[in-house]
Amino acid sequence: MAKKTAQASHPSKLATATIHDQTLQRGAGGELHQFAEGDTPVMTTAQGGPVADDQNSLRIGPRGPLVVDDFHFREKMFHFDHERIPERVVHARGYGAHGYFETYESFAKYTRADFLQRAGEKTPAFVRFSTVAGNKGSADLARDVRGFAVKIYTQEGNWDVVGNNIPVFFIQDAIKFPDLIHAAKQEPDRAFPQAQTAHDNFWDFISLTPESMNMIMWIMSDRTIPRSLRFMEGFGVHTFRFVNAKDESTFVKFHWKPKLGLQSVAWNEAVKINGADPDFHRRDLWHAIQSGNFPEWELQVQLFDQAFADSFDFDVLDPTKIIPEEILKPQPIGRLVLDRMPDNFFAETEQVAFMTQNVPPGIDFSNDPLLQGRNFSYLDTQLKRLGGPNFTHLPINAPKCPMHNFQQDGHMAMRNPVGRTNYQPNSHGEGPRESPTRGYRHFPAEEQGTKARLRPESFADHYSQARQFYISQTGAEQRHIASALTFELSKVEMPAIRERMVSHLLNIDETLATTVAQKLGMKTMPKPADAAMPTRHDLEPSPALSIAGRGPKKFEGRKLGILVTDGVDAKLLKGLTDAIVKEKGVVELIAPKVGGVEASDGTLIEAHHMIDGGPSVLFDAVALLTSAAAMDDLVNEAAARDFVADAFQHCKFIGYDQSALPLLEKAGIADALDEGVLALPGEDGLSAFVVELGKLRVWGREPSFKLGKA
Ligand code: HDD
Repeated sequence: MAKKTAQASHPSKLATATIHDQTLQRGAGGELHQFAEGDTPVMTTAQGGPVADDQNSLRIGPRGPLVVDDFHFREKMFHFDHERIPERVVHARGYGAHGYFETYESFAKYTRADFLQRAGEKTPAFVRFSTVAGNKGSADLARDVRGFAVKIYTQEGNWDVVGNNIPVFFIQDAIKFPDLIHAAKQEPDRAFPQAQTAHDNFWDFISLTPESMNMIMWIMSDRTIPRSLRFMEGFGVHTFRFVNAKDESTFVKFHWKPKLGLQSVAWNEAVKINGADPDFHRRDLWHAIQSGNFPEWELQVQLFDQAFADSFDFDVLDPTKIIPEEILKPQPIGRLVLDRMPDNFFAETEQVAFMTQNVPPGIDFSNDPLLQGRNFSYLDTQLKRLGGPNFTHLPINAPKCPMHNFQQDGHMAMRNPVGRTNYQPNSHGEGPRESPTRGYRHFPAEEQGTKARLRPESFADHYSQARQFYISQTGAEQRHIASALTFELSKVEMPAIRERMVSHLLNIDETLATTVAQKLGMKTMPKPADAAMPTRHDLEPSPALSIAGRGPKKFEGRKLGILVTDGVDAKLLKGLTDAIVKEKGVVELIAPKVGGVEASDGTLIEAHHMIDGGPSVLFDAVALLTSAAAMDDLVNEAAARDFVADAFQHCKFIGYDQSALPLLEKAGIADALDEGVLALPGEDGLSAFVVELGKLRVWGREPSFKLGKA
């Protein structure tokens, strides 16, 4: 083997010696570095011993038995056998990214949290998005709540906002969480269905839990099938407290607002995406960040005092309720930018430990009973998952500020404390001391009452906000809710559960209840469920609750899939690509062969996908730039016909050049062309097409059943 000398990048630090066929170099600290070839380091065991052969285990003779002396084999297998750790009991499937939080202005008036004191200050952050019910290997487009957990590494310790993309929750008391999750996940005897709530146990539990009805409206809406993690809101859910330097408290609710607006997919599309690309959301985030299109959210806060809380229609401690944004406008306080993917998924995204109890001075809890229960559960769960009390030593979990205390020992202790003193007070004058002025001061709330297991009466209205959510949706969104409820309940085997659910829907909206009952084929309507409090019909619709009206009106951050064939008009393709890129969108080409096509001017253009591998569900809009010569083959390809038919069915904009008309015809939509199917380049040019794409979907194209008359 060739003998190479010093590693080029650090020649001054390394003195070279040679042993056998490897090069041995001493670093500045006297440590030995070994290089097999050039800059390639020598593989070692976990003990640091150099490995000579990693291809063959040690054996007696070429066809003989393996021997126990093979410490390299044994160590390698031992480590592999222990690679997995328990997956999270909920939110097992997730994807994370690094970034930073930037404070807009000093918020000292409300909070003494150090990272919110100075305009323009940037604080490192890590975010993990997740689905709730599915296991680690499940698909991204399951109809499910999305976790939106943010860790901000402040100079006064980590702040974790462990939120969801929905601002309310299923239950009011943490003691019900194990029941909720047992019911939602796969049924224990058969271990299915996975990653979906469309089964008896979930709807059985829900139909017996009226407090979940507001959440049910949210999860049956398009919020649970987001187009991208980048296009969804996040919420801290609970009421928290800001506490300022004078120890004055202001109640606060946290909202993350995506810069690129809100967007979801259609249900039929979600089902197909799960087959076409189960990693659709993680791939989307990966590509966005790797290509420099950093996703961004604004942190907005709803601030209020005790007087507001006392006068509000609902209890601000009840996590099944929101404060409508039209009643209490959220104020922006900073922005969160994700600009770096983890180096290693396991080390960072899998091992990150979020805990609601992680709050810096200036941010405190309210008495929301769900929040208080969570403050116990998260610390506890990390012990099981990460194996010991030293999970805070892992780089992803360690604070990025100085840290001193006398906690010691335990599994996997990574630090090497020095000195004799490991207690306080001590007379050696060593070690850290607590600081009443700089340390965390809990808000001195006055509490009194009788110790009892109870639920406040102020938590008893379970239907009014569910109704408010429903009436705030557009017609198409209401139809999606009705269809989602019908789909889910159609998977329920016990008719009594379906009836119980319809009896709850009657307390929310009669036409919704009737529609679902009819679509389920129920012969008679049940009575409305007994309600602790009658549903209020006087709550105004809240436009902020609808996604449809809150799109970005731009194609930025979205993806156009262009189906191309040999003979594609080179000028048209370049013009369209340039127009999309100018709008900060992404273009991918789909062709009969992934090797690409020969354009009209003879240039060879590589494709990103072959038609089978790039169905239109992967794109926000599509264009068909083909040639008459290629049409005979194309119209006979089922994947090409599906490409067009699905794009149409999923209400997407479709641009086409004249040569593609036979494909529209074969896909069965030539007679149904509407304002969303546009000839290219079009009278007003390609940029006009791109402006149209900013509308994202033509929801009016959906078969519109009338609610209540299905
Ligand atoms: Fe939870 C994980 C969000 C109620 C107990 N939860 C977890 C994650 C998110 C949420 C985003 C994943 C964190 C990550 O990416 O690692 N959970 C919520 C929200 C809730 C909520 C928004 C209601 C407002 N959770 C909740 C309750 C309990 C838990 C009431 C128990 C009393 N949650 C857990 C847990 C998990 C968890 C078992 C599993 C893995 C983990 O914590 O680290 O402790």
